[in-house]
Amino acid sequence: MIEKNVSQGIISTYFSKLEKNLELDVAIVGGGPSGIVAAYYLAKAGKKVALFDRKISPGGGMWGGAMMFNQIVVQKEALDIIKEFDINYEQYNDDLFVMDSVESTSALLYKAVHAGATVFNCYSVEDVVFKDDKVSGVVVNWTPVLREGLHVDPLNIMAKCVVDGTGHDSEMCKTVARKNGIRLATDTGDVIGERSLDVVTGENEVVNGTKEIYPGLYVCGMAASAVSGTPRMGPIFGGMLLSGKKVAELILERQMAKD
Ligand code: 48F
Repeated sequence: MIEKNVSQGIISTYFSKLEKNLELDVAIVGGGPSGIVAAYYLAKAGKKVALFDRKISPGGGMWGGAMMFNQIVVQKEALDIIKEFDINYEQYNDDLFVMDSVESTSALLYKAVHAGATVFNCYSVEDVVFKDDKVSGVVVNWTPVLREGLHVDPLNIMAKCVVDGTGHDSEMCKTVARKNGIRLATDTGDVIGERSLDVVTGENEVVNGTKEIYPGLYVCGMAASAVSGTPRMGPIFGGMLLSGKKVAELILERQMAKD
């Protein structure tokens, strides 16, 4: 009966997908532009990578452009990434290029999944697995469970490393510092909090701040700015794309050295 087969097809393939992703090379928390770009480059390099986003539509702050004017701006340093994702662009001046934010966000997501990354939407990462003084996985629950405040335990997913791509809130870094009495690799040992807007410094520093912030925990995108206390940059997205690519490269170097 087709009615039963439709349900069975969804359930059996979904749970097989979940089971295959219980032990990962990389768990990415947050599907904003930086996290998605990281997922793409890691998957393309053959890593087993899953990305978790609490919303039904990953993409973070990229869909809305600026003030819901659905265009985004990228500086020329990041144009190669735009080309890699086959996104159409218009040259605005010598340094800046403009794209449709909906095309851009959907292209990032499509290419990441097509390259082999698995996206779990409606998953909130509420904690990490912290073993032998190292971040070793993520603790996930359904977003609706958390929103309703239901007393339901989460599931654990192991990973060789975890990427905090949660944006302005830098939730994973905050959680790891608060719960485990450790110092992050920042000036204060804690999440410093982002500074007010400065495009040039913000764009440079988001890439500089992309790093392993604690053993097993990497940070990219706005979360990297927030953790290290550097300025926000507003609706220019080159830094986010470059940060996602850089975190993937750092992880690949590290994992290749260990393998
Ligand atoms: O904030 P966000 O878009 O991340 P980003 O890659 O990009 C920032 C820009 O969009 C923009 C900017 C540009 O220049 O300043 O703000 O740093 O996306 C973060 C994603 O993380 C998800 C959230 O739903 C969003 O899609 N997220 C946040 N916390 C969690 C989470 C969590 N605990 N579990 C799962 N997903």
